[in-house]
Amino acid sequence: MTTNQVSQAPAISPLAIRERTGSISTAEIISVLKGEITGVHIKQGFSSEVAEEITANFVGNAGLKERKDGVPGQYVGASHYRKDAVTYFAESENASPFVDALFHNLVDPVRGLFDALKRELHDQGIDLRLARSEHGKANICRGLSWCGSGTYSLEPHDDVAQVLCAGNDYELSAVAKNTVAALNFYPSMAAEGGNLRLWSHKPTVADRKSQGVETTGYPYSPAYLAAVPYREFRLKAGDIAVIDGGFIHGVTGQSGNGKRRLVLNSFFGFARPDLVLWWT
Ligand SMILES: O=C(O)CCC(=O)C(=O)O
Ligand SMILES: [Fe+2]
Repeated sequence: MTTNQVSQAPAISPLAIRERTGSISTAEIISVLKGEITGVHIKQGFSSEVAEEITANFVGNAGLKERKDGVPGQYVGASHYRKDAVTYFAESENASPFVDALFHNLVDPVRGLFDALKRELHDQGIDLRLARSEHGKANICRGLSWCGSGTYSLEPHDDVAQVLCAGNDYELSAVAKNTVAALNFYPSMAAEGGNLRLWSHKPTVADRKSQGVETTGYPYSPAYLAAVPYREFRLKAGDIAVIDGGFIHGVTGQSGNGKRRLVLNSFFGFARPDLVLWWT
């Protein structure tokens, strides 16, 4: 092997993962935010009745759309991925009633977590709020049903490139130098697969350039990841995951009972030592 090849092998960063059954704690979320741990998987983190109702509200949602940005899936809500701030915040405002409709007359578990985290951070002198601009504000989450049909239903990627390259008109681009945390609620899962796979590698800008994914962080090739160890969250409906989105992650292929896999996803991170922003 030449020196050149050695220098391009992905650097291994150890994963620190907590997995348990119960309710998620704000302390664990803050540990991910601060980069102290890589991820938390909470089994049965919210009620199956609420999970079923959210799933029905997604399937029957008047704002349900097909993604047309090269990532196969259906969604309700807005994604900042590959969009300038004007477009993203306008789409967020337009989608807001449809995101509300996911929760209809339920007590919204995502809002519950946001409010609890906001109280906890407030006690530490830190503000938590939705990202915003003169064109509107972000939604609390987006609903996504991945439908890639190969080894992965969502290809391996990182969530930082899209933030790093968001542009100066986004207040959230300041978060890219800190941990970009991703929060996932899983209201519905297919019978088999659909696991969240997390690789022991946190790509740098140079790594992304070498892989041709500098601005998107998506998708990393099987060859690049071949020698990188990984862990998998074996997800069930009602589970919650919080991960450091800087580590490469993806969703394994799924099959089974015809049930669709649904995730409610949000991103958040420190824009300043006294400000955490939240967006989708
Ligand atoms: O669906 C999942 O489990 C992961 C979602 C994800 O990684 C993303 O939306 O960036
Ligand atoms: Fe992601």
